[in-house]
Amino acid sequence: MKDEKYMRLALNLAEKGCGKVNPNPLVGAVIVKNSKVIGKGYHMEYGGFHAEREAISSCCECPEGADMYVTLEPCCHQGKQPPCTEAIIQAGIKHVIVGSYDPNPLVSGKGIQMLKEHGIKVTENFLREECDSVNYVFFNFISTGFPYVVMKYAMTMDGKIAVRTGESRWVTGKEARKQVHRDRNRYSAVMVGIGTVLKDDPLLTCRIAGGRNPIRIVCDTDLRIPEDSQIVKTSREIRTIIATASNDVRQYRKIQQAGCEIFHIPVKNGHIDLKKLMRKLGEINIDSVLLEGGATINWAALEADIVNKIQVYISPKLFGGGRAPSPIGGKGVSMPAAAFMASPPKITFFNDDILLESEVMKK
Ligand code: AOF
Ligand code: ZN
Repeated sequence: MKDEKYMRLALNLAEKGCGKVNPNPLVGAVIVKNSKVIGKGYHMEYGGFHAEREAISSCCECPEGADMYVTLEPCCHQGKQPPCTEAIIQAGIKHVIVGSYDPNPLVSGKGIQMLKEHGIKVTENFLREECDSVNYVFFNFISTGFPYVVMKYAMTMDGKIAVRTGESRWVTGKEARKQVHRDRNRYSAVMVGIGTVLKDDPLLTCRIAGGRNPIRIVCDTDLRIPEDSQIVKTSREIRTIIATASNDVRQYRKIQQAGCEIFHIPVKNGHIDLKKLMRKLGEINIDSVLLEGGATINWAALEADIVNKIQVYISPKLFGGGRAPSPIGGKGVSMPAAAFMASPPKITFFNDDILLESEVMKK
C-alpha cells in the first residue's frame, strides 16, 4: 500500500510539468529511505533536468541505499540532458520502481537493462496503467511523429453548437469552460477553421492562473483572415500559424508582416490537406493539437483521419432550429454502418454540464 502512495506522489509531481515540457513526457520521481521521503522532483521544462536528477539533487540526506519511484523508465541516452541511469548509479540507489516503459527508441528497455547490469533491483510495470495514462500524448508523438489531435466541441442536448443566428456564447457553463482553458494549457497548439475566426473573432488564449498560451493555428484555405482580427493583432506576442493553399502573395506578405507564420499546404477534398499539415506540425515538435472547430474543419479532420480523441461537452438545454449548426458538417457518411466509431466514453461532470471523452477508432 505504501508503495502505491509513493508512486501516486510521483504521478502528482509529474502532472506539474503539464504544458511546460512538450514534446517531452511528464515524469515524476520520489526517493524513499527507511520509509521516509528524502527527495522528490519532476521534469519541469523542456530541455531542463529530468525528474530523477531533480529528485536526487533535492535529497535531504544521502540517497545511498534508497529506493526510487519513477513514473517512466529512466533514460540512458545523452539528449539535451545526460542519462538518468548514470545519476541513479552514481547516487547509489539500490532499488528503482518503474511505472511506464519509455517507447523512445533511444531508451525502450535499455534504461532498465542498464540499471540491472549495475546490480540495481528494478520493479517494472508498477501502477503501469495510471502512469501510462498521463503520457498518451508523448507515446503517440514518439512513435508516430504526428501530433495527438483532440476534437473538442460543446453542444446542447439537441446537438446544436450555436443558435440559428450563429451566436454560440455560451453553450456550457463556467466550470466546463475552465476545463477547456486547462486543456489549452496542456496541449501544444489550438487549431480552428477560418469560419470560426470570421464568426467569433476569438483570441484562443489560455486564461487560467499559471497557464501558458498554446500556439494558435488557423486553417484558412483561401487566406481570408482579416488583418484586424484579434488573432492577427496579437500574433507578435503569441505564436500564430496560418495554414493556407492560397498563392496570393500580397495578402501572404501582409499577414506575415503582421506577425503570423504562413504554412503553404496543398488542397485535398476542397480543404487544405490536414494530414500534410499535421506532419509539418510534428516536424516542428508540436506534439498535440486541440481542435476547437467549427463544423467544416471538424468534418475535414475526421475525413483526413487525424483525430485521436473526441471531447464532447453537453449542456442540458435545447436550441432547436433546422438551420442551427451541429458540431460536424461536411458531407457526412452515407450509411449508419459507415459511421466513425469511438471507444466507450469516460464521463466527467462540470456542474450541470457533462464531458464525454472517447478515442476515435481507426477506420
Ligand atoms: C527520464 N526522465 O524526466 C524525462 C525523460 O533531450 P532530453 O535529454 O531532455 O531527453 C528527452 C527524452 O528523454 C524524451 O524523449 C524521453 O525519452 C526521455 N524523457 N526521461 O528518464 C525524465 N523527461
Ligand atoms: Zn532521463
